[in-house]
Amino acid sequence: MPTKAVCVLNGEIDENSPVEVSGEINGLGKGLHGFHIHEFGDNTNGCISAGAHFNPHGKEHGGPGHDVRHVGDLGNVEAGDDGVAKINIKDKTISLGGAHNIIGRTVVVHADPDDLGQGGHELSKSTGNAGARLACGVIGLAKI
Ligand SMILES: [Cu+2]
Ligand SMILES: [Zn+2]
Repeated sequence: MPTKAVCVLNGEIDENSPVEVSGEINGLGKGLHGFHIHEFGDNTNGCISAGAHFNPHGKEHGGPGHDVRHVGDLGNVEAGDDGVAKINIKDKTISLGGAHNIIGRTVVVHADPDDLGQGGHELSKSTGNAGARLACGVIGLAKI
């Protein structure tokens, strides 16, 4: 079965206004799945080419609302019994301009829950131990 990912990002080019990330992802297992912006807009070798979490300040991994987080840390999306995760995130850290600009980077949904840096696993402080990269897509500019 093909995987389809659609992502719509709405926001103003203003570092102080939140960016709205909305849409839905189909075909997921029920439950939480890590959801991040990764550094590179490169899918040459699949989602792995997107690199690590977008982290321009060299911080440890965290979650939305945390002081210590990667800019790209958007936490989790949750799929229901039907495998559909509805996404409606407003985040003040990511931006569509300036140092936190996510345009040209990649959004990734993972196989496992993101522990938001709190899980005590050796990967908690770098990836949230969110497991494999299930699907990804490069974030581009859209006509307004
Ligand atoms: Cu990720
Ligand atoms: Zn992270």
